[in-house]
Amino acid sequence: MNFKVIEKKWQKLWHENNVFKSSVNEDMKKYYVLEMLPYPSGKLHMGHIRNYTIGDISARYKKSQGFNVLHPMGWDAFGLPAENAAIENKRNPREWTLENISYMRTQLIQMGFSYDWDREIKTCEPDYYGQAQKIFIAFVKHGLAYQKESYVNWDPVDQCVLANEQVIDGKGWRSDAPVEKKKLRQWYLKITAYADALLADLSVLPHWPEKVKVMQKNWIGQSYGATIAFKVTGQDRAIDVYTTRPETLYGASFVAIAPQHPLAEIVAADNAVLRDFLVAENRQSTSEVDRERAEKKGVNTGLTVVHPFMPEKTLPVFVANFVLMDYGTGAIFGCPAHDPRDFAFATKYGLPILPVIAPADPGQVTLLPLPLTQPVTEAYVGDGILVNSDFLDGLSLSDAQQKAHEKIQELGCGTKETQYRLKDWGVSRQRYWGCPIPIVYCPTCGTVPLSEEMLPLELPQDVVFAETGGNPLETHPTWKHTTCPVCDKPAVRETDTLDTFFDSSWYFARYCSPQSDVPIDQEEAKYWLSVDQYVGGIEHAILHLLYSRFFTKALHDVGLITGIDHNEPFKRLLTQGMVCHQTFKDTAGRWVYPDDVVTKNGSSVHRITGDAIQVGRSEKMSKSKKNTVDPHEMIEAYGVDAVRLFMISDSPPEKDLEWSVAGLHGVWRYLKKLDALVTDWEACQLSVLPEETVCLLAVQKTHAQYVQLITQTIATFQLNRYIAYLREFTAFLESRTVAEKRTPAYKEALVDFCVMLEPGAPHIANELISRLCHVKALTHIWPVANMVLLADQKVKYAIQFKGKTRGFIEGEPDISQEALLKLAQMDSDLAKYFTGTIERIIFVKGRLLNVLISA
Ligand code: ANZ
Ligand code: ZN
Repeated sequence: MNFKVIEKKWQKLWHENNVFKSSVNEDMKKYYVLEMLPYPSGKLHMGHIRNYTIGDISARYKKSQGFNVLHPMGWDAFGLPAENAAIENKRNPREWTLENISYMRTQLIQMGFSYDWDREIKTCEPDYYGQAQKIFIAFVKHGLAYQKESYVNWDPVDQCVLANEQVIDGKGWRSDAPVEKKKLRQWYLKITAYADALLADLSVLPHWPEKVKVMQKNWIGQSYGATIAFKVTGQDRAIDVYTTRPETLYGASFVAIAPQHPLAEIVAADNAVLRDFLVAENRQSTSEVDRERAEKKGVNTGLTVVHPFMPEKTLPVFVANFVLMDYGTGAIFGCPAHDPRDFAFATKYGLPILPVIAPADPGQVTLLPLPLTQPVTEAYVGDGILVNSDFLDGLSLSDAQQKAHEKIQELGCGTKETQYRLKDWGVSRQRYWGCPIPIVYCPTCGTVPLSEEMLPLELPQDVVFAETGGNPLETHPTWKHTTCPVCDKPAVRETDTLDTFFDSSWYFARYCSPQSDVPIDQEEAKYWLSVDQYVGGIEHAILHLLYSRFFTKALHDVGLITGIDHNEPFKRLLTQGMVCHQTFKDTAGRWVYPDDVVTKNGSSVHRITGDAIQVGRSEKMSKSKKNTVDPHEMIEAYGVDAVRLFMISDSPPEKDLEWSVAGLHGVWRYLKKLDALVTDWEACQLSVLPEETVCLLAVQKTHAQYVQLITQTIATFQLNRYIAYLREFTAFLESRTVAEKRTPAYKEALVDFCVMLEPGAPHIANELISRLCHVKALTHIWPVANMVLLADQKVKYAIQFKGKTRGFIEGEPDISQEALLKLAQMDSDLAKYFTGTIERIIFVKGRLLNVLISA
């Protein structure tokens, strides 16, 4: 059997007969299977292959179960790499992208994936992004998209905005100049308005991995606290601080504000030290992680504030680098005894450290260690009871917190508040290759959204890229300059484009009606949504999956989508593991391709230079570590079906998979065996052996048993076990006698086997079915296990003596302990073990009988 020939043959038949085309059919139950859409980077990698194989198995399985399956594919086609290719290779970003798409589409078709290609979308084409622009305008009109000033990474040499990934050690990736922070007016989406719903609705997603839900929960980061006003001494102003720990107020020894806090600028006007500090701070990366790692530093403003609970006490006010402007109020009170960051800060600047929580077990009466004489060496963050805290003394943390909140209310110096770590989503990108923001700025009318007839607002094709990577829309001779849609006077366009995550936040809905002249056709969406099974990488656990959930809720609220359960986009989610491979380095520490490593006298050496090679641990396949394997070469050598099956054979889909050529070779040999199995069956039909009577029950029962096992495992995505059972079933079918192989029962078993193989290895399976049945059926009906045969199935019980298995007894699945013991005692092989009095019997229904005998 030539796998290349049969792959071509079946792919052609599927295509010519529109086998995977889908349309609404109210009489059929729908099933929407979706894999995360790829970025058209150039060619498919093994990670794609695994992701799409898992999705395809689900789609094919559901189809054979009679579902109306929607299984689409498209391209997340905007983004930075196309622009980089434009700068480096003088390529047009659109041409570069479309070329990649067309190559990768061919590869997907070659893999035999069952996509409905009529629904293909490319996010970089006007028929898609024009609809995205409509959504953006709807959001603007409903107050879900708005503008505010915020900081971006600014490259002072290249005069352009940098993405966080383009800031390397605080410097611009191309210019190597220290990056500055610059305030720009940017567009934001009000995801925070949905913080509550996004958190609460995690509970209606029982089929999402727990870890993804935990990550989203932490990302949303709900916390309960208070905003408290600290009056500035001698001034008519107050600093609002946000705290989750009002019970520690008596331990406060300073107040700190963020470098971007408005008050910092005011003070800096006549404070040179602070001015220098703010300039230096503005050079730091805007990434939260980087700031968390940085040394805690600050400058005393000279201002003091009054302690809200102790009017006679004042606290100094600092500007500190660890206070973030975009969380809470951008100001804190520092409690060094109980917060590690405050502790580091207080130690550095010689500020008092006042313990107010004494470690104590709940319920245990502790004498208050007053005054605390021991020097404090680190912040105590554990549980305890309040000390040194006036009316809070002796209370537990939660009681004290309650009381502190009450006191704040009573004094009128603050309010109780729920805060979220989640921030509004900044969607402006100072880049060319993205969806143009359909907004015009008019000196008279202000910010004007384009009207629907003016959409799509297309990206100009005739752009010139500067070496620096700046946005060519800014320098385009005509595009930016336009007229106002309202007053017709000269105006300018927004030259920022949308974050590509905007594109991928609603694509699953667009697949329902990819050609519609509205973003989402309501009727189609009502039938197809939500997505029944979503498959993709865990790296999208937060951003993409949270944004898509937000969009579904927001699209509902602006009237663009209706009738979806809980307004949740994805009912079930599977996050597949990564494909990993060993890594190799030469003596100089450079990564080496696996192909260049050979074994000589038991040790690894370089194929060409003969130098010693250090074998490293297995890691996720990546170009930088040179441990990738090109799917194309593997398909050429072993065929599509072997690669597909290998992607799921060795470990459960949600776990990492260790790449091994030996493993792939094993699958390939197995597929050859299947060919031989059917060839053998064909030969048996022609053989002229005298008819002998055969007992069909064994074949029929085993057949029923495997239908049940294979169905259970594929339905629950235990795909490695699905393959394992297929292999067991194969071994059983191989081992039948010629007489058995000539029976209709055997043929039925063999056909059902092939049907169940089909989702995993569709080309071979279809070829074998057509040889067995002499018809070219393009779809198949998933077998149903014969429950009658399964009901009276005998179970093989292990008979153990003191835990050692000494033999087996066949019995009914519901046999009693007594009956089984009797059978064991009558068994001639087992009789010799019953040598004393039975002390105890352990009986596990359906599995074993363990007899404990005293000598
Ligand atoms: C006093 C205090 C005492 C605090 C204590 C903590 C421990 P979560 O729980 O993550 O919401 N905080 C508030 N706003 C901040 C900002 N803009 N930048 C940096 N830190 C900020 O964190 C809330 C706590 O983080 C708040 O409670 C505040 O410090 C700090 F023993 O107030 B706490
Ligand atoms: Zn105007």
